[in-house]
Amino acid sequence: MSTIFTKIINKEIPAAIVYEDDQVLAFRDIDPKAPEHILVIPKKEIPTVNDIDEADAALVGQLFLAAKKIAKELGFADNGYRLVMNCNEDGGQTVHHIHMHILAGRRLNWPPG
Ligand code: DGP
Repeated sequence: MSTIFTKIINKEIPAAIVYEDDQVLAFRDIDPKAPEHILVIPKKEIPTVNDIDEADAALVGQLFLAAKKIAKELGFADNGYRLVMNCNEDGGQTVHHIHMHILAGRRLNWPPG
């Protein structure tokens, strides 16, 4: 089932897009948890990490490569950042279209609460 992220991909609703290629889109989170909070998503609809299959391996790799480029372009690669993917209820996933959170711009606590 499609989510709000499909509407963002299709430019039916606005988002602050920071990166786009043919397979991947990245935009600023609407409810930032850090000074820099960006979501990197595949344009393909995959509901959860549990739904990633072997054929998606390269696509999932593209999410990491996009995150690396964004970190460099936005200037926080050297200071550091965190990549997070939440899965289902206990993981805190609220939008069922896989997305990698990039959090940066402050010292992040570990472990997360
Ligand atoms: P998660 O809890 O891991 O499923 O994260 C979903 C994130 O998506 C959450 O941090 C808020 C963000 N989000 C939800 N709806 C929108 C939206 O319409 N626009 C943007 N930019 N972000 C959204």
